[in-house]
Amino acid sequence: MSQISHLQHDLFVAASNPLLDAGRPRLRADSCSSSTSRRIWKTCCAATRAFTPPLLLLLIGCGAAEQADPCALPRPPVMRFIHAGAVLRFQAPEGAPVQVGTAADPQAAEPDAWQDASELGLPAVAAPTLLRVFARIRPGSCPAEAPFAFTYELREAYPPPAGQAGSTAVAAGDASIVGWASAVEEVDLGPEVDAQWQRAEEALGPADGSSTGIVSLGRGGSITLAFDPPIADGPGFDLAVFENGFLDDYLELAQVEVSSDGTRYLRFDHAFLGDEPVDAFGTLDTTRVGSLAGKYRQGFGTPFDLAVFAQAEEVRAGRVDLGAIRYVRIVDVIGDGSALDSFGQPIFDPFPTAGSAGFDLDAVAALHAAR
Ligand SMILES: [Ca+2]
Ligand SMILES: [Ca+2]
Repeated sequence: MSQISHLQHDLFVAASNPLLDAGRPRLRADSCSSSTSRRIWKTCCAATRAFTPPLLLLLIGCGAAEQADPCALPRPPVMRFIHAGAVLRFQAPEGAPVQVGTAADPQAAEPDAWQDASELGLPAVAAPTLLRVFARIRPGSCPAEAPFAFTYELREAYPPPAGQAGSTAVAAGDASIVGWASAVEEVDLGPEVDAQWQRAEEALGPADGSSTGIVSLGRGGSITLAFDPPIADGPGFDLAVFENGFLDDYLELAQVEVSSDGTRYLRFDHAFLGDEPVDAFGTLDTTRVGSLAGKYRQGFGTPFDLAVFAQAEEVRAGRVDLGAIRYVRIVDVIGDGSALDSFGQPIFDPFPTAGSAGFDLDAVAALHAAR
């Protein structure tokens, strides 16, 4: 287990107390009707398609969801850390009767109680607090199977800048790093990138930790890197993405996707809590940014844990192998608020920028590799 993982583990243990007085999880009894859920999902898909190669999206979540298995597991955004007060909306086939529940015990096999609901409002917390969340289709409607279950760490805010207590930043020289991207699989740069910043090979090998050893993705651009050996889901974080920002609060953000076959990709759920546009030289508070690459300054990677996908439909169906992630795709977030996070909220980062627009990718590290 890496030092980072140890730190996270310690935080988990320290936080493993019953829910604090600040509030109990709020179950919202079917306040989100199935038709509303479908509309939100379609809006999400439409928004996502606008910023990702359309063919890719047809091959992953959106296309699959529209012909969903009527007994598919209800699944909300899944993130290791989640902001207190977030509302989890459970994606389920239209009309499927969803039940949700919670337990304070991070190892619980069952919730304290099941309740008909399609949303779950997370409570406010005064300190990091573990909460295990469950969801299922109401018994009798579908064949019995294990429910959705994931232990979230509720936090008032997302992890702070590199070097501060509670930060998840992975230093480029961290002993937990076992490898780096070894090949460029695909490049689709967006506009506003000068020729000198278009060298995709700058994203290969160890992080330079500099402002110049990078490839700029351009507005909405993307790059897909290959790993040999593949990345595997191990204890704690499994990969880390390095950007080139030289300040803790000048941040350019990107979404991260993974694939084992190069065809079907899963995107890490993420949250952005800012609510105002950021101009080209504007700043961001990284404690308002959850599970988007680019949280940390140059020389420090933003880590991601493949375990969040353990109950994703593509994994359960065997189409994505978390033990052999050969491809990682980084997708620039256009910072004007047109891209939405996993909760349907707009994402803002410096906009409009030019010359080296978009996410400036230094490197991607593997923290666990397949053997
Ligand atoms: Ca992991
Ligand atoms: Ca580099």
